[in-house]
Amino acid sequence: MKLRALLPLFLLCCSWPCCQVYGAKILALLTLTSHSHHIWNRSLMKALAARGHQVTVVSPDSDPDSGANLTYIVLEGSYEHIRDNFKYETGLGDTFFRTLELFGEWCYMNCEHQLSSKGGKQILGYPDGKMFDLIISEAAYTECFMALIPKFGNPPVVLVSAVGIPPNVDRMTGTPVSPSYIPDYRLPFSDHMDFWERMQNLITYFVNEFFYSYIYFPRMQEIANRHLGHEVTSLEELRRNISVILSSTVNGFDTPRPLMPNVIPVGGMHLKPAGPLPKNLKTFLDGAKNGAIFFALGSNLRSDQLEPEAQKALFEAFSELPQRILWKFETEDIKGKPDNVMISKWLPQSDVLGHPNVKLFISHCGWLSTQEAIYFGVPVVGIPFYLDQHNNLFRLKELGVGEGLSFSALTKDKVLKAINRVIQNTSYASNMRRLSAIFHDQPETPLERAVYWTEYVLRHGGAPHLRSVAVDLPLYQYLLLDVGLVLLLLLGAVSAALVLLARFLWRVARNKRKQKQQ
Ligand SMILES: *[C@@H]1O[C@H](CO)[C@@H](O)[C@H](O)[C@H]1NC(C)=O
Ligand SMILES: *[C@@H]1O[C@H](CO)[C@@H](O)[C@H](O)[C@H]1NC(C)=O
Ligand SMILES: *[C@@H]1O[C@H](CO)[C@@H](O)[C@H](O)[C@H]1NC(C)=O
Ligand SMILES: *[C@H]1O[C@H](CO)[C@@H](O)[C@H](O)[C@H]1NC(C)=O
Repeated sequence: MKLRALLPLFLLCCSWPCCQVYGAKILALLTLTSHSHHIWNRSLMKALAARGHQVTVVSPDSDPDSGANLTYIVLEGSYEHIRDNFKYETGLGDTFFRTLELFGEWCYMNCEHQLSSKGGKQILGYPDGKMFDLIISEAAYTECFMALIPKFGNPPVVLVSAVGIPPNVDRMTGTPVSPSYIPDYRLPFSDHMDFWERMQNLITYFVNEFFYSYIYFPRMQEIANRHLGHEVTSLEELRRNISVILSSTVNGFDTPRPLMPNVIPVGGMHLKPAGPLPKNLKTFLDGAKNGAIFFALGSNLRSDQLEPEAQKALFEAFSELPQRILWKFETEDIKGKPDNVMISKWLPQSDVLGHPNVKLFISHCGWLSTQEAIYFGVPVVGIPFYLDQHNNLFRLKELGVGEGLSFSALTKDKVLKAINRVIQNTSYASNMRRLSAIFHDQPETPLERAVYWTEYVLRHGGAPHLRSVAVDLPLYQYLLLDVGLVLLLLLGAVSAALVLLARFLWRVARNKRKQKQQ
């Protein structure tokens, strides 16, 4: 049965008078300076507006066709500020802790800029009080904006996380984190870890906890306090009081793990069937008799920042391929481009991947691109750069739907070998088709699920009944360290008593024997 067939049922349920929520006022703090995050969550904002809610989005992006019910407050200059002050490439190859610190710098820089931007001042200048029925906020990396929750009278909060469930996000819902089988999302480990991998994973977990608790959140708190001009409620406390997290996890790709009932997997929420392509792209792809390859390195990294040797190696490799290659490249004038390569600054990634002639996706393996590859069932050759990209590639390889290349060692031969392998060996394509079928087999689309749970929170004025007590327990209680300690002491005491008793009995017996001998 087509999934769509269930939609009327879903809509019927939600238009039931008891549970319909009319025209709620929603504030969305989607301030992460990353285009791809916005692609992801824009779909939810649009869907909520279409259901008649009044949505105000605070964001570094504006939506040119936002339409009725959707207002954008733009945090202007966010991208420019990051671009001029932060080099993405600097974090490559550093130690884990240094990478964390650098990432922290990125977040503080983003917050400082956005809170003092015109858009930031506008939202800070709103009168205090209950202006919104619901706040939607990024789950991580822009926590300074969560300081606005008490300003607006503590309405229920729905978080959106475009990068799965980062470790420090687990804690907000009390979701079990077990480093024995859940690898950190930045480590290229599978869920089957050997001893040293488990050790590395555990240490990474602790380093991460230390960093967030003692360095990151105090700094975020300080930034929030300074910009709001008073001591705001502790960010950690606000984070512990959220209602629901919409997390972009994908069954079949993400390894199975327990989730609390208020963590809703909505991975692929932004995906929809491919739309029509612009004429020139359509002609190019339609004419690809031997298939086409789509090459895009995401929105944060630019292809034209690749080393000249790497560019040369790619061009040389492409010129020997029978396929046509469509490359998202930010500079239009470019030397040495083979005839079978078409270059464009901007490409509708989803619509291109949905074209039946596209046989391969060369990607940086960002999470959204990975989801798109799965949705359209296109196998991948990955060139990861940082953060979760290595792990995504690792998982794609593990599932037999992709191969990898190291961006610092791109040679013509390596590129050709990887591409030919994935295209010529049909196991990659058939594994990817299977993964895609698993993704599509859901009772409702991820977007419908996201809308449902957002309105669920509105209907019930929050979701405290889904909130686990694990969130409030201090760590020693959560891990039962106190009980364990007492049991251990008890065990020790009993053992000591038994030893003393045995010694006493032995001595008595020995004395008796001595008396007999005398
Ligand atoms: C805006 O909301 C109203 C109800 O408040 C609804 O009737 C209308 O369809 C919505 N408009 C759009 C463009 O979604
Ligand atoms: C927690 O959130 C609820 C709404 O979901 C709100 O009523 C309550 O005041 C919040 N508590 C704190 C301590 O922020
Ligand atoms: C295709 O790839 C799979 C997985 O990498 C491998 O097991 C298989 O032997 C390959 N088949 C051929 C014909 O190379
Ligand atoms: C996330 O969504 C929109 C889209 O641009 C985006 O522009 C905004 O930037 C972020 N937030 C959301 C919703 O969409």
